[in-house]
Amino acid sequence: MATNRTFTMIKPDGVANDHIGAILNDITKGGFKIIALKYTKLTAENAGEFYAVHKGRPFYNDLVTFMTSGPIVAAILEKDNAVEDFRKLIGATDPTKADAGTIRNKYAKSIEANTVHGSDSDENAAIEGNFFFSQFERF
Ligand code: DGI
Repeated sequence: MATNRTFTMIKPDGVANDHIGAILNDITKGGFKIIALKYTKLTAENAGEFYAVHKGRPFYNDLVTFMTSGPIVAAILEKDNAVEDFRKLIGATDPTKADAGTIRNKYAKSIEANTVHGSDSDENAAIEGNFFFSQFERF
């Protein structure tokens, strides 16, 4: 059964291009409640662990370098059917394939600098939320 929480990051390009406010606005207008929020910067170790599933893929090293290139915003979001609905709100991984009006369609410049992360399963949403936030930082 789908749970009602997902995890997101506004990636370094989204922060560097001053889209934090617009993206948080899209998220809340999309019906998601912000449960936890943090402005931080990943270390190579953090980013490598977060994307460990892609270790060995040709883009892995560049992805880790990109994800550590500047600050990010991490958040836990709440809504019915959160994981699936949030993936719809952000659009396809490759922004050239993302539907019009989705966050990646509006703000992303490339498949690597694709502006936002969204968990791909309920299990990963819980793992990723716990990776960034302690029990005292989410409500
Ligand atoms: O869940 P997504 O972020 O939509 O996509 P994913 O879990 O398959 O990949 C994680 C990130 O890795 C993605 O947001 C951007 C990067 N990535 C995925 N596929 C490619 C890629 N980067 C490059 N350069 N090329 C790829 O084919």
